[in-house]
Amino acid sequence: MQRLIAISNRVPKPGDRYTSGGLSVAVRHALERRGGIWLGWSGEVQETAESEPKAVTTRWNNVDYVTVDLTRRDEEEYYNGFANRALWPLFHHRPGLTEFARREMAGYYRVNQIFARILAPMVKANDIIWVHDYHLIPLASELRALGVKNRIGFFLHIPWPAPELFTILPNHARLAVNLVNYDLVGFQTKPFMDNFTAYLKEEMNVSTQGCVVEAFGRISQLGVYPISIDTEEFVRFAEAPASSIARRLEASLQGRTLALSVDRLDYSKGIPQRIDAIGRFLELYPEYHNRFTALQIAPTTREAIPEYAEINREVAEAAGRVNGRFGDIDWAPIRYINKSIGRATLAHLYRAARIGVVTPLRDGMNLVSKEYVAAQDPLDPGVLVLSRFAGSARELRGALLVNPYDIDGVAHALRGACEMSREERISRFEPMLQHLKAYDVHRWCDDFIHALTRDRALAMIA
Ligand code: GDG
Repeated sequence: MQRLIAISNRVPKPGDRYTSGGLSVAVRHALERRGGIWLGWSGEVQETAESEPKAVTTRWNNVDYVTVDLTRRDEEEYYNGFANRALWPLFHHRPGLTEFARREMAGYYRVNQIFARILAPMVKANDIIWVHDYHLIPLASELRALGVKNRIGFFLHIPWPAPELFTILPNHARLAVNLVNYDLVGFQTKPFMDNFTAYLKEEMNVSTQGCVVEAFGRISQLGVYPISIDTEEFVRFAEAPASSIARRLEASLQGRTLALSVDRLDYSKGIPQRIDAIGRFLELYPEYHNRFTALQIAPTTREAIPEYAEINREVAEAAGRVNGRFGDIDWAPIRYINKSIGRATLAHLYRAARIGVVTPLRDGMNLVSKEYVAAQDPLDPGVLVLSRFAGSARELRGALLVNPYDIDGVAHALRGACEMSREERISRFEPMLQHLKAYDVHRWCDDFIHALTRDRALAMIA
């Protein structure tokens, strides 16, 4: 089996099973199975810039974790700047939140060069290289410039934007060429891949042959690889005896219907709109007063970016408004917490919730929706209320699909979920669980890696 090298923005501490990012859960599975290297930013910031950043390697469970500290300037320009104030909002179709600065773009390319310079000497002839996400789009170009000839794949965890939005980026053409420097580019859904091919055609006059792009002196394969979860693990977690936190929650509900949402606190997740919809639900259906509790778990992220402090304030205000208007001395309809919860406990909370409310405005995939389904009791499953703009909406067809901008529509779906018969809940749940068992995170990794290695054979024949 060929060794795998994974590169992602952040590398969690070896052996640390806690994670609150969808990406790291999946990558660790692939690496531990094949052996290899996981390289990325340590998350640490050096106050003084050294001439060449140092890499630290720790071996754990068959994997070399290679981490690099960044400088304050790197963090500001590459991470907080170009990646999270330009690419993230734009790729989530929020041009109003997108800020572009040439200095930050230069920092983005500089950090990609740093990673490439550290990685290149570690690469052996037969290794396959798998780069993750929007922070690292230029990495293959930087590695190629250093003479790395290995197969290099890229997986985009977030959406690819519509062509007219992508062209808002002043360096859009350079990024597109960077992407074609990969042998394989994976997207979460077909519409995201179609956005990229439409851009190539409209802006660069490059046609794709099926999923093959031949341009800028290279041949690149495109594909759709919807990411998934470790379904068996989640089922196991959910079936284990309930943790004390889950028991405390259950006791505090006093028989009320629980609607649960779990999101990184991010403006793409549609949390204020969701809370407004809960308010509308309580306004339209007063019979649910004191019979319904919504729990929103939203650990804070990217706190250095002003839009993230803003979304926290917005969510707290929205929750306060609904609680002030509908709450009573012994009942607050919305519980909002910024604390992070352990994965096993999370599975119990999903199972305790009659409704999983997952309503992002735009989301590459959304693993929470899949985890919610996997954690349900097959004999008495809950109902998933899911945004049609989550990548997972294309797979989880048994969910009640909603438009998160349509507050009345979401309120209506919440009522439908509360009233749904057990028979209908089971008939919606069963095919979704079957699907998640067949297409779990292992299958996702295997499919991507298989395509990355298989296409080498095809390229050699051609
Ligand atoms: C990006 C894309 C894509 C959340 N809170 C806690 C916690 N979490 C875990 C969830 C889930 C993960 O974080 C979140 O993953 P999502 O997929 O929902 O969203 P993003 O973080 O935005 O991930 C997304 C994903 O990459 C993978 O490709 O699906 O579209 O935006 O696993 O359970 N975990 C724990 N405590 C928490 O409080 N333990």
